[in-house]
Amino acid sequence: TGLLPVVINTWPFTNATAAAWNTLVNKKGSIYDALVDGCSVCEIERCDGSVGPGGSPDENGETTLDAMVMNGQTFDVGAVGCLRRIPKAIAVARAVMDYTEQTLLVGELATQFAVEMGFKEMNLSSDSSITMWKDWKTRNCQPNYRTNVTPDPTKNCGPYKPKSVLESLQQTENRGNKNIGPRNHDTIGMVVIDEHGNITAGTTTNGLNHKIPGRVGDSPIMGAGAYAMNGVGGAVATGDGDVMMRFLPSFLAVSQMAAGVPPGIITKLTIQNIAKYYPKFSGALIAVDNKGTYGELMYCIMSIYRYMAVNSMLMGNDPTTATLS
Ligand code: SD4
Repeated sequence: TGLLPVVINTWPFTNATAAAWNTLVNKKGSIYDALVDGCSVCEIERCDGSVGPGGSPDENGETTLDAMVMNGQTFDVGAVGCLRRIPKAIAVARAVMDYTEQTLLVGELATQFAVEMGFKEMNLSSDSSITMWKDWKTRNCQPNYRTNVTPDPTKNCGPYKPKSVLESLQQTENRGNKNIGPRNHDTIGMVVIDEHGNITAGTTTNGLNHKIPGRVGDSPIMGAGAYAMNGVGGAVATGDGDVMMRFLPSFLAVSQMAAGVPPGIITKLTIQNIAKYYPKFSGALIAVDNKGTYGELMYCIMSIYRYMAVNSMLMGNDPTTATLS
């Protein structure tokens, strides 16, 4: 099936999808306006604690943000990595794309750029991120980079371990067939295609708990977190970014679509290929072609819920009513 326009994201963040849809369809905004409006909703809602401020403290307790936006026509990209003290990462990424000739700004100097563009600074910590960090510290975890020190496995702390399929299944069963609970999922990656087939893809996230300060994940890396090509399609990824970025899954997906491979097959093959090398990794990839045909694969039971929301939307329902059950 194919249907344009399309707004699709990596998780059942339906408020974000609805906001993007509203901008694109009702307000006749551009695909970039839609992407930024949609992803900004998740930054404001702090979707699952893993988007926007207030989540995923690093080893120093600081929350930093990664984001990117890509133009599928010109291949312009704007991205920020390890952005400090600025909550609107997706909007800053767009500013990099719109107002500079450059692609990726990182760390304190990305913050300086944002401030010069008029963005306001704030402390990105929250009660919950401080509690998470203190918990991690009081368990006496070792810094992730000291590979000569083995963390105590009884202490349930770093280095980061994505949930296994089994854990995800058990958690879902425990919740009883309800909406997905917090901290089970992550980055918002979104593809927006307008009725003329113009494509953008982007991401925003606070990354990984207890990361080494300075760590940048896959989300702001073009071809890893997201990729878009007019006339072909778009793709976005979520999951264990340190593994996923080694395979450029979004670029692969779009290249394969350009070669005529259907999105459903590409996502499966790409994820399976990563799993050949990293059998325990956790991640998801969504690919949508320029007709609105999509495919997805993830190593996580939550896909069922997202699939229902997306499917309902693609069948022509108002995304705000594409509920999860
Ligand atoms: C990262 N890919 O920073 C992000 C986090 C994520 O599912 O999407 N987790 O590695």
